[in-house]
Amino acid sequence: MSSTVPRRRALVATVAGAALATSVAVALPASAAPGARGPAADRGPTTLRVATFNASLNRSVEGGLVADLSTPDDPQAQAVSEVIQRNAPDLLLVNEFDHDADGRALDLFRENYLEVGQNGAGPVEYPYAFSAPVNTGVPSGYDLDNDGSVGGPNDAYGFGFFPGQYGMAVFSKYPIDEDAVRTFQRLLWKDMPGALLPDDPATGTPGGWYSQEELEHVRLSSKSHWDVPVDVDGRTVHFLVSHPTPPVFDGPEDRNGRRNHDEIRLWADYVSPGKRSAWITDDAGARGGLTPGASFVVAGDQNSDPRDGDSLPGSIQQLLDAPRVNTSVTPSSDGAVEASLAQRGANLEHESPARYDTADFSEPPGNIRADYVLPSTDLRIVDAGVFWRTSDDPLSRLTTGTFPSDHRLVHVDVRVPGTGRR
Ligand SMILES: [Ca+2]
Ligand SMILES: [Ca+2]
Ligand SMILES: [Ca+2]
Repeated sequence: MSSTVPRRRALVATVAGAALATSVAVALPASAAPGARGPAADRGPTTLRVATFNASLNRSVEGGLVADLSTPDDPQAQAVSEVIQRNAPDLLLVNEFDHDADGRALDLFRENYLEVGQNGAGPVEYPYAFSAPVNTGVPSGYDLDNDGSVGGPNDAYGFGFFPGQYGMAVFSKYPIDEDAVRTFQRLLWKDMPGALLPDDPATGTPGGWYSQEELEHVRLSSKSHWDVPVDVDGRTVHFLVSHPTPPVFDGPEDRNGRRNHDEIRLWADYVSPGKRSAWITDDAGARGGLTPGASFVVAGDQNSDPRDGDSLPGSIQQLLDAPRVNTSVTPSSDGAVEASLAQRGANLEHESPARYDTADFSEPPGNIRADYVLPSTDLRIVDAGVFWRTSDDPLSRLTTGTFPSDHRLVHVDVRVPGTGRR
């Protein structure tokens, strides 16, 4: 078993304790889904399907998602659920899943949607789930967008209309080591060495967009960054999840582009041993990055295409070029190529291959690669894909336009060393 960060008491009030109590852990038959588990002793190394899906399960009011998930007939949640069922990941990050303090949305989504077969797709069971508070919609008390007044979504620690909006959720078929989870919600942006703090265009002051007082409060993560260790048949895999801000919706100071760059950098630093990660401090006060050699998968909507769109040049390359990140296979789809050719416009001028696109955006920027599943180099990639079907496929009803989401599910299947019997 690989080592993890030192054990500590659970820092998150809202881990899925209630969810574990109410969710029925029914064993799946080994043939139920790709990557379904059987007794490890009977198999070779475990193949783990890891997915990220920005499911757009955010709502306009606090409590809206819980209300919608309380019945089994919300059309969007049904379609999101079918997308997940058709792909049946073992380990899944859902971006844009409103967080509630009691974890009710986690339970309701499983009970009323994922565990109910949708349109002929088989149910999926996730005995383990994790969520925690995020920075979106949490009032900072400062005028962070410098519009002359305090309050509203742009002055929150992360853009949002109420705390928890656009949150995140992790679902797992494998046990989550909740005591070893590390969260980085409150990490300050100024504490990153060489942070790209925005300049003040009015005065030209480098890093002057935020006052010194504000910098004592401005957080790096627009939602949160979580290191969620998962026990995969005896081997710990760290699920490193986040959802960096879109680089747009700002001004010439480009505070969101710079923040997006540095949010991506946080995980790039985290998986780099030594000085590069020494500055990182989690919400419990523990310092440092991932234990050298530990297995990990970075996942999430990074809001950054390698070549196209509005992120700062080189932003996603910080992860793609990191020595321990495995980019031997790039997830792709034919559906994205078809969409790009049909929608034309900026898509035809993009530099990144359309087959790598994961998001169906209107212009600007057009369709881009925004969503990533990036394993460590010790996890051999055996399959990968973007769930974006061509129009001749009946399942294209789940991947056309922006319903149920403007993003597509991305999966990567990896072989987990040190599991099974040779
Ligand atoms: Ca303001
Ligand atoms: Ca910008
Ligand atoms: Ca594109």
